[in-house]
Amino acid sequence: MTPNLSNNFTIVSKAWTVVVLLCAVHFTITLFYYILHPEERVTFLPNPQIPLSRARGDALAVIFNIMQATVNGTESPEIRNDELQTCLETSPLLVGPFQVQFSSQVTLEMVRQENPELQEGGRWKPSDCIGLQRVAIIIPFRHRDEHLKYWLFYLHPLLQRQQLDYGIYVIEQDGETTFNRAKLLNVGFAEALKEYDYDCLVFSDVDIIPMDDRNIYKCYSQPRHIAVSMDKFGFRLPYYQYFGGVSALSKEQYLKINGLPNNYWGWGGEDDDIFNRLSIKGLSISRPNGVTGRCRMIRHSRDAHNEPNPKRFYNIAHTRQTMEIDGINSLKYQVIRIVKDQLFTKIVVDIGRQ
Ligand SMILES: [Mn+2]
Repeated sequence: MTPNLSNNFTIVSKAWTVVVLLCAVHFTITLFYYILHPEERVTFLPNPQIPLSRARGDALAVIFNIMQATVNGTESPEIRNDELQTCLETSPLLVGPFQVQFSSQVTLEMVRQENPELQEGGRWKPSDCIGLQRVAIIIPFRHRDEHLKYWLFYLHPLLQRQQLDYGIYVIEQDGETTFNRAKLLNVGFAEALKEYDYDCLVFSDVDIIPMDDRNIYKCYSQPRHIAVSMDKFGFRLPYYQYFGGVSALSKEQYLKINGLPNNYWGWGGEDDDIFNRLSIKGLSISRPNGVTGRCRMIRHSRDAHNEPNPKRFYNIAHTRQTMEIDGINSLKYQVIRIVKDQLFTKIVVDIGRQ
């Protein structure tokens, strides 16, 4: 029994050695081939705009990255700047639907720590590819710090997963005169474009959070309505012409309609005026489907100095007569101060009064 066992062991051991040697030879030949034939190397690799270690997250990918960097003569496995390509049409980082809730405690400091890549002023762009669009997100604001925290908490990571080259602009109405949402949005347009060559403007209320990151905060060939399926409306459009909450216009679309109205003081109507402007200029509205377009609105009571605007019905009925003389071409305001936070650019502005 003993000699047989020992014989068997020797045979297994020898076979094992042969297998290991074959593996080593195969690996060495592959490695030499890899180094000597750079022109064919690319065929082994997935899309170069995503670093392999990020895309695959496994040890083999990391080794490949280091090998590639060694061969290229660079120290870092990251792709160099001059090799950047436009990001994929559909970001590989999207997760689809996610939970949104407003019961847990969120602080600005927490959000800052969770978004260390942000540049001053709430600016960010992908490091491994060129963002599909340069998007300025404009938030009309007054006394809503509690809502802004949640907005930043959910939106910064979402916008990064969407691989957008973006900046956040919080436009705060100074003083306690009647609120004017659309005029603040016009100010956001003017101020954001002074800073950077944005090609898309997303106008967002501070209390609306999307529940699915496939609802992309970018511009389309037609004006885009983003907040199409809100919990407060039972996850459906309240009416077909509704363009409120969150919407996106390219710079060209915005200028084609002379921007937004400046004469809607108080709550309501300005979004319908914007819809009228778009349809007068022959533009239509693009929307995500009702599932992708789900959004949650933070429940709140009506703000002081934002009573329903009694003139809104009259104004909406006269968009055609007013839009050429009231808009970005008639905008007047005074910047009081600009605050650069890691999470946003806040612009406090005097927009006058009714
Ligand atoms: Mn609201």
